[in-house]
Amino acid sequence: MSERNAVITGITGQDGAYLAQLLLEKGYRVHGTYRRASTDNFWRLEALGVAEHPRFSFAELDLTDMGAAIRLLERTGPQEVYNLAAQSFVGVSFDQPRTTSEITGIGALNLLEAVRIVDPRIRFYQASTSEMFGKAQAVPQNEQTPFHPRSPYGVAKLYAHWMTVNYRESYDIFGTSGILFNHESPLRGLAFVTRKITDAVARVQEGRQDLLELGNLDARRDWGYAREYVEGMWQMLQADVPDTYVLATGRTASVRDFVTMAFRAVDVDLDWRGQLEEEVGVDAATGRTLVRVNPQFYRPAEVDLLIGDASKARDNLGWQAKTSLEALCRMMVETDLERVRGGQSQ
Ligand code: NDP
Ligand code: GDR
Repeated sequence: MSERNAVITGITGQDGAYLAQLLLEKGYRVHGTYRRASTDNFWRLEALGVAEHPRFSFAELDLTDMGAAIRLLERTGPQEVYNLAAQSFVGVSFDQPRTTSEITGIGALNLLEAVRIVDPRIRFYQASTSEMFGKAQAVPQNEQTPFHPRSPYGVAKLYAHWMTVNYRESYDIFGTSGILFNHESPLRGLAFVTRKITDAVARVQEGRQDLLELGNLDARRDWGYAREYVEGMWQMLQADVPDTYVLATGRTASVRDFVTMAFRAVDVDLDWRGQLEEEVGVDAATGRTLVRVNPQFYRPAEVDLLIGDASKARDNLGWQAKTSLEALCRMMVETDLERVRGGQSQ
């Protein structure tokens, strides 16, 4: 069989790096797209040995530029396109709703149009999200659960999801939508809550930070390990027919639970005192305040409870989450400890 060729948009992000590594291991030629910036953001790709791999190349693409997307597919001739690029931070989407819509929503349409124009046989993966369930109408959430997004990000992703389904139905394009619940790793961006927490635990432990300020401690998420989720993306594009799949662990925990777990990983037991905006997390042994609520991190509308049912992916693809939240949290804390001790910034 000839060499398989894939395009991954959003290569500089967490999932882009892991997916590129996976596809290279499987023998693919990988074109990873990034947008021009004044400084390079390739640290994840360097950490995983992707950047220097002989079958990997960088391609410039801003997802808001449809013409550039068309030329990219003409030039690279992929069999598979994974659309991972997005303005992916929910909090920022409230401040930048239009930019978010253009990148996260219309950006996906640009790529679908490029597939339709250049080669409708290209298999297309859309990075959809549990944020589309938002104010969830059922527990747990699966492919049949109605959508009710609670942020401009969630709304933009829902548009991209329905466009993918529509291109599947209208033009027979192999458009698959993976509704992925939160997935984390040591490569997670520092703005997202799990990594913000594990980074802070490492800094507090090393005496580089006094305390950790967070927003809503009661939000509950279904957190899995990113490496396993990119495997699921690939499996979706190897299926006989395009479809929509949920990937999740089936377990939920609160932000407060995750903080407790992260401090536990460095042998600190937290006591929680006070309520709502007054709540603090205190070192049970010393009485020192290590965690404080800061309403600055609240969102105008919150997604309170996410827990996914991935049984369709298990039955049709053989996919299942394996890593426990405790193991994931410990892995992130340990990596952050090493990094903080080594003086690295990310
Ligand atoms: P990241 O935020 O780590 O990565 C997002 C990527 O999109 C970055 O490479 C970023 O580039 C790129 N990007 C942003 N704007 C543009 C643009 N205008 N043109 C081209 N590229 C752009 O996200 P993750 O890796 O965590 O997630 C991957 C995808 O999966 C995203 O679409 C996300 O919304 C979605 N998702 C993620 C989940 C998760 O828990 N991680 C769960 C469900 C869905 P730059 O480095 O230049 O900013
Ligand atoms: P989320 O992830 O919004 O679920 O989107 P994030 O880690 O940002 O928030 C999770 C929950 O934690 C609460 N929270 C805080 N969040 C952040 N970032 N910072 C804080 O200080 C803080 N305090 C409390 C939030 O309110 C929220 O309830 C992620 C992204 O990767 C999306 O792109 C993806 O689609 C979804 O996961 C699934």
